[in-house]
Amino acid sequence: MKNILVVIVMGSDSDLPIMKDAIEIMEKFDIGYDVLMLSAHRSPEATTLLAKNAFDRGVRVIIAAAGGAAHLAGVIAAHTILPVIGVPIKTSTLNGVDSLYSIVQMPPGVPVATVGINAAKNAGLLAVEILAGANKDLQKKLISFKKAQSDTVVNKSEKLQKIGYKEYLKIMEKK
Ligand code: RP5
Repeated sequence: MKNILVVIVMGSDSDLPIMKDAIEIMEKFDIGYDVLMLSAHRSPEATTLLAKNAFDRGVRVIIAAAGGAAHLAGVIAAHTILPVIGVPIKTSTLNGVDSLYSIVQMPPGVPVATVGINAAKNAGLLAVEILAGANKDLQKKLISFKKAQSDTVVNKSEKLQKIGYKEYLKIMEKK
């Protein structure tokens, strides 16, 4: 069994469709992870417990997603020395700007690395990059990942130049 290096927590099951992008990154890079629901407001004691025990369990990064008055990442960061990555979830009322401001505006001394609204994939990748500092295998995987990403852009650009923008748009519309 793989060691759990990353814990992905979210405030509600309604966050899961977004957070699956972070989970998929853990699977792509073959990193041991746990995924669970915790709420800073609805289950505050369990949230604190997770944060206090994570380091001793061998966890090295925590990803925390929440929407609205999104205090989950901040509360976790208050109780651990682990790096915490916050994912602001888009809300129907304020489009996730509420979540973003709640997560990003931490007081000096208690950082949360905040990614964009609904940017769960970037949260996953940032966790991989943090772990890669001490892991050669992950370094190699990240280099190939970034190379593949760059190749995709180059290939698309070559295609655009070859067939022209009208034909390119037609193909895009069919997708
Ligand atoms: C937050 O409130 C959760 O992270 C979620 O984004 C939002 C709404 O939660 P539900 O009412 O869908 O459970 O705590």
